[in-house]
Amino acid sequence: MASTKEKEAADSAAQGVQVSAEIHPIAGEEAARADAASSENGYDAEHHAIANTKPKVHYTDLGLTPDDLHKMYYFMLLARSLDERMWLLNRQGKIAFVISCQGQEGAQVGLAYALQPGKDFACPYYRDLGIMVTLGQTPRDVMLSVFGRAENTDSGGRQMPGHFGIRKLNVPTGSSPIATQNVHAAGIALAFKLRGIDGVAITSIGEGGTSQGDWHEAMNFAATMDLPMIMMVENNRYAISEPQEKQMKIRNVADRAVAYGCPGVIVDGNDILDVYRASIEAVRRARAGEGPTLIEAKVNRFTPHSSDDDDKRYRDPNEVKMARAQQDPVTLFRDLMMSEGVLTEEKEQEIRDGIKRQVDDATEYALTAADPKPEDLYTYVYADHTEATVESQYESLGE
Ligand SMILES: Cc1ncc(C[n+]2csc(CCOP(=O)(O)OP(=O)(O)O)c2C)c(N)n1
Ligand SMILES: [Mg+2]
Repeated sequence: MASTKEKEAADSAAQGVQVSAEIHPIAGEEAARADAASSENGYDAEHHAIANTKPKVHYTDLGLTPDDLHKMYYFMLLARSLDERMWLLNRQGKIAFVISCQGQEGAQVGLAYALQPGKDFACPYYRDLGIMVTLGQTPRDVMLSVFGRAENTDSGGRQMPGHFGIRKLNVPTGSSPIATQNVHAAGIALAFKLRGIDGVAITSIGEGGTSQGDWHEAMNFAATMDLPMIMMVENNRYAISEPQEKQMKIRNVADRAVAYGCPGVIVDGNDILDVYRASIEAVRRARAGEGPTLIEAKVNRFTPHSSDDDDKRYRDPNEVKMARAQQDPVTLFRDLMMSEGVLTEEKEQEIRDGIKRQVDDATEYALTAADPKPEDLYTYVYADHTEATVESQYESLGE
């Protein structure tokens, strides 16, 4: 017969399971359907299986208008077009480095579109060009950043591309060590709570990055303190060359939410409306003081990790070809709008022409923009220029 203590422990464990099942919407039936789907269709289908079992949502049920859909499409296409242009510039030897958003725009724009610009904060990761253009980064500024020009608002040409940070858009400068942005977001969310501001701090990361301690700290802290934070994991199945199965023993990063005691939601990152649906609910929870939400968006990476990587060495090119053909979030959204009668060929052409003009203008502008001056090397690097920093600045310039 179990002692009272053992009984208490068993009860509390059972309660824990119950709580987990309640807060964790993917448990049970959906997972079983996903397993069945994945065994029929192979590995790639497995990645998207759970997200794909969900019923599709109609845009009007999300409070969206046709005008909203055009804007969302515009942001996705703008991010894609800027990204494609960057690859051309890189291959022409004009810019040093590209790290792409391609394939992940649905997740990024779907989340950012749920925010209130000027009030909410974002701590994105390097692929999140879709988040940045939705929040208001201009095409010119994006190009100034990849050319490393002085006028660029990210850092005046000091940061690597993809290290976003624009003060007026409430995007603090990010650091290269993965997952540092997540703890920044938890800190911002704590400030919101302490100051009684109903702002939301969003942050994002790849699935590989969730192995970092900082990610867990941010999740645990935000959940324990009921902070208004949204953690989006853009799961593209690779951390550079490392496939997900070598990175973790679980298939769904969202499962980890159980350990923190907050909802873990899986969304189809190829379906911007599914992402938006989860995002507005996460924003509602955050503003209502109900704490953070972990959103895992199942996505594909359409490019190598970066312009310095040859993905043929670890990835079957067919996988990318298939994903581009069947799971492109931009194309899927276009087709959906066409079938809903929300987009016409003429309207699409108008959007595409406008974007082409903007990307051309941004490229031309950045091509001839000024580089930072060598004597400005340390400007903005230290909050205050001490004598020592000024001295070392000139020493490093050989003067
Ligand atoms: C702490 C830390 N470790 C390693 C790196 C090097 N690094 C940069 S990106 C990356 C892969 C990250 O993969 P994932 O989180 O899945 O994001 P993805 O690039 O797939 O979107 C690694 C290992 C780093 N920047 N910081
Ligand atoms: Mg990844």
